[in-house]
Amino acid sequence: MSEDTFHVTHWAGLDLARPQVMGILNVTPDSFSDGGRFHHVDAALAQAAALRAQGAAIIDVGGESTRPGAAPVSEAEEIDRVRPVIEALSAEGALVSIDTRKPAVMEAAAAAGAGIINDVTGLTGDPRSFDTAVALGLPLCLMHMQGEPQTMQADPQYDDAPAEVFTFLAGQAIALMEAGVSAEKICLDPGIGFGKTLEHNLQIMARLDELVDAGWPVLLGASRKSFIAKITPTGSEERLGGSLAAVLAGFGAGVSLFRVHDVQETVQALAVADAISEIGL
Ligand code: 7PM
Repeated sequence: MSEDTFHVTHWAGLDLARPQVMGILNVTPDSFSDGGRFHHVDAALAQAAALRAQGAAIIDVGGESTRPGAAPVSEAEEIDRVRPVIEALSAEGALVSIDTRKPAVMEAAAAAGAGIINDVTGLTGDPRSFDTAVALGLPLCLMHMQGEPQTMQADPQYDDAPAEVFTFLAGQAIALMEAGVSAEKICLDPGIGFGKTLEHNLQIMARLDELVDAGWPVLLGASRKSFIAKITPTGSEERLGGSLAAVLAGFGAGVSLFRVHDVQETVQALAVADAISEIGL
């Protein structure tokens, strides 16, 4: 590897020599996969314990549904939903990421013990997000989204989706590094399903090696997303096979982190894929 390239080997204390799994914990009353069953704190904590027991290295706590067309959630309501869950999980020693695009939620989550900020707007969702994230000093996951959740799937447009998505992400990462954030704190995510057609999503997944080659850790979130149903029609609870196929494609391209609902199955698939890649030829 030449001197002007870098490759981050650890992020948020995790060893990226092995694939790492982020388990999804929605604390929204309207989330599409959990059907609101886990919006009470006790139920959320039980679900988080199961995800951790299955091998999730990170629990991603989200209090705002970013579903296309979803109703916006107030800052206070989002904080009320996530704070007790983050406090309890971090007291148990779990590594928690906060899935939010609101600076006040980032601050409240960090104070409650969150160890990672996961922002689906790549820190562009609010004028204060970038400076807030820099000041908090936590590891960051920056995701790409075109448009706004309410309307992003109406008519997504790119000349070259992978190039435009990867250029945006690298630009945000470089801006963070210029603001004093080390490369070791930055993870990049192409944002499958966020302002992208099926073709855009497939082009991005087919070219993930280019994003990996930029040097920052890459996270892929394809779990149960609707692109799977556009290829092979299925309800949102019946997309495990398609979700695992996306995970394995990402693993082959060098993706380090996988944000999923089905932690046990994903950990098993990645363990087998990793064992095959480790044995060599
Ligand atoms: C409804 C629709 C509820 C869509 C939830 C979603 C990602 C994320 C989400 C992702 C990162 C989901 C999404 N997706 N954060 N947050 N990457 N970093 O399908 O792909 O879980 S919310």
